Amino acid sequence: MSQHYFMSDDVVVPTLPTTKPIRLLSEAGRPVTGAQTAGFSMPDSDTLLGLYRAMVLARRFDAQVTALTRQGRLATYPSALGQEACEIAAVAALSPQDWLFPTYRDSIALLTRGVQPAEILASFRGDWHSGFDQREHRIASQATPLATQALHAVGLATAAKLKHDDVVALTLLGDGSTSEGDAHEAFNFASVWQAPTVFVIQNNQYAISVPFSKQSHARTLADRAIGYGMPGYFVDGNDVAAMYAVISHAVARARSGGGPTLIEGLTYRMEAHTNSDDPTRYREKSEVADWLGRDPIDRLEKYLSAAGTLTDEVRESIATDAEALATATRDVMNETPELDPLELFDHVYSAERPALLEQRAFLAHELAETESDPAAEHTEAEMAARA
Ligand SMILES: Cc1ncc(C[n+]2csc(CCOP(=O)(O)OP(=O)(O)O)c2C)c(N)n1
Ligand SMILES: [Mg+2]
Repeated sequence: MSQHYFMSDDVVVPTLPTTKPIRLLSEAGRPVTGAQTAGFSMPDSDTLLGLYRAMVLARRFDAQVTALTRQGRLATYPSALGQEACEIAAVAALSPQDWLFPTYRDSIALLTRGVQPAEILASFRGDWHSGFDQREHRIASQATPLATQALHAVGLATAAKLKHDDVVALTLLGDGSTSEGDAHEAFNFASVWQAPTVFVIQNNQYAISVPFSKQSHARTLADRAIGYGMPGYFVDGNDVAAMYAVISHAVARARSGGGPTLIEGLTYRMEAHTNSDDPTRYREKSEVADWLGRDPIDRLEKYLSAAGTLTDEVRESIATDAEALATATRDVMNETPELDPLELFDHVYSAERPALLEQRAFLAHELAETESDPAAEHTEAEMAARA
């Protein structure tokens, strides 16, 4: 009989993820023991303090950028308020040579990996699509087309494997994006090719206004891993200790040739989807209040304070650094950017294309007209009439 179907007895079938999310820190900030840790151990206190600092800085940056967006300094900003544990743990678990494949939601992950605020925010204010050097930081551009970044991560990881490079690719995905065909293709081929990839799904329970219950009837998204033949972990996404421990394990596994892992962090999007969204139209205040009580930073702060690691002095020094970051972000975003709208057409294709040349000439003409006669600037009504 031909062996088209892979049915060897030697295959180790991954076990189903735990029913309860893996947790190392309780909501009250106490260490968890027993089954819910799934055998993972608490990171050491230096690591936890580093995670705390990064989360505090990230939150301050996020709040500042949301405020700047309300003042019209940025066109749009998808906040990650409340999701700091997933974002910061993912970055902290990587080595410098690894690659990160983020989405529009993950600006604080870029910040934590060392990208400057002005570089992160360039695309959100309508400048270059990616304002930072991707190779220098080993971060791909923040993908807006859902789940495309997961395919890119698998591609890079596969290339690294073929070249025997010591590189792991970690990609961040939203819960909603797992309904895309691209997510399936990425999960499947990462496993078929045993590519050193780590998939971190931030299940913040909404895809804009669509709640998770309308997106999937599965017990957890991590359960899907089994069907692809890779391990899956269902983790408390507001517990940075657990997220860090599980992601680090997956990164080490990928690095040693063990193949991909799928991790679901259960968290909550505290802010609107973006500044153009009104979440009060589709979710109850009580639900938001409930998640406020599970805050990832408060939880770690309680634990570190009780352990004596986080003294008042250290807390104040971190708060001062966070304020300095917010001030620097404000200052740089209050400078008027020198933008050339015609750059929009540069570097789209290696060779010039007639359609793009035509559009470029059209825009150049309009800009020249506006410059010589500011009154020629089209009003919204004129534009609408032309459309
Ligand atoms: C392929 C594609 N389809 C639709 C959209 C429009 N869209 C932008 S964000 C979003 C919701 C995504 O939700 P989720 O994956 O849970 O990520 P979150 O925004 O919650 O971080 C949708 C449908 C898109 N960007 N790309
Ligand atoms: Mg979501």
